[in-house]
Amino acid sequence: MKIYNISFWILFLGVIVANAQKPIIQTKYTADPAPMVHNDTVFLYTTHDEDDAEGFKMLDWLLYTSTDLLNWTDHGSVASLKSFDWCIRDNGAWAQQCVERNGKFYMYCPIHGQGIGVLVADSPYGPFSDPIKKPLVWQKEHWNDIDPTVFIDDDGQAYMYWGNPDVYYVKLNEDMVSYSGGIVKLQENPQHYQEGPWFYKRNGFYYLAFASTCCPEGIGYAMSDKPTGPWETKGHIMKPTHKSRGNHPGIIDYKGRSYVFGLNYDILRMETDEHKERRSTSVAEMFYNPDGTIKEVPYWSENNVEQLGPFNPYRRVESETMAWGYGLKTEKMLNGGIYLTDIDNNEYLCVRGVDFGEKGPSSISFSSASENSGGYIEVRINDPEGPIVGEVEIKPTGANDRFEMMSGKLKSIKGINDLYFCFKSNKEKKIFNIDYWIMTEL
Ligand code: FUB
Repeated sequence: MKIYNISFWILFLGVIVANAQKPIIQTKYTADPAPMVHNDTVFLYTTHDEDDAEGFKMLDWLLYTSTDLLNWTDHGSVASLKSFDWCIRDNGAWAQQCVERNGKFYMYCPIHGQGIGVLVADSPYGPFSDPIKKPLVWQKEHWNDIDPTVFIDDDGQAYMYWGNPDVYYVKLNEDMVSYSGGIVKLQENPQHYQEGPWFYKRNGFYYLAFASTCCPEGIGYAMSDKPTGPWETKGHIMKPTHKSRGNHPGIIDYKGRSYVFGLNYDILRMETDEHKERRSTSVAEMFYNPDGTIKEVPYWSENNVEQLGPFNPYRRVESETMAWGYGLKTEKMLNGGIYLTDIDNNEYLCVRGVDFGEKGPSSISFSSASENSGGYIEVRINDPEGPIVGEVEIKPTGANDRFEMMSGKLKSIKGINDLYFCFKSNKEKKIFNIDYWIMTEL
């Protein structure tokens, strides 16, 4: 056996830690990821665990987008319990899925205890409204009607599966907001099925992935040659592990690769070992065998998702676009835009894999708002402690919602680097807000 010296191991562990796949959203607790590929972009709809949740405290559904799977843009809340006039609950915005048909976007939303509603929009960003003004399904004799998943088959027939602990499906009509025939309950659940089904077809095989075993939950899957089963359980996409407790799959093919999204408590664990329903969404690359079965992926943090193309900084970039921004928060403006807020002294934001090009940048401007003087942003590369390539003073603008451009020069940086904005002030908390930034090329 080869004996490596201590510096080899330090380097090796450093590489593992640097590449460990962390939850992709840090500014909010997100769960039940439902990715949808549209126009070459991943639209990731999630549920939302409130920051002070102890058990499930879930009021709305959120949207994030990405084209490289490392940097995600926050679009805020796109629907909520209030989107349904008939909703009498003040909690229970559980796992939804959005699908496209003929240029319209249908979001299937369970309200725990009140069935499954459907919303429609002309754009994946919304606004979503309720076309039927009543639940699409609601079996009032039990609370099984959660976790809808919708797939439109090649022949145009759409199916909605859902349920915990039983599994049900209906055949949706072409309008996507009604169904024909009755609700069918599967005679036999896939083995270890708990909840959170994700129904799709790939290379002629039908797949039903699901949260498996309890608790902890892994991600199991079953296959069939028909959309209505029978379903044969094939195993785990991710084994249950005590590193997490819940799970919930969302699966896509994107830019020639396959991905499974799910959930964990990794951000909460950075703060406490106590159990609270404050979950975070993660993603792992997933691989199929030639017979259509799926290779098991390790736990989220043991994966390394590669960036799917470099990030272009020479355009308006919303400040809520990031690969990492632990401690930061995002809020909606009155005009519907999102800005970065709750920025404390020494917090930072990272955008991964930024392509500064052959010439490099000359300057950067931040649209920022501040009530105080003494704030500034250090622009660093490759590490929050990495080389400083510029500094921008954030001058007072008179109010935390009055945004003005603040600019500074940048030193030459070439090629692909991670970009860090390190936020500084003589004040400790809520030092300023940022709406967007623009870099200019030399
Ligand atoms: O997020 C609320 C519920 O927990 C979901 O609907 C289930 O799938 C589980 O993740």
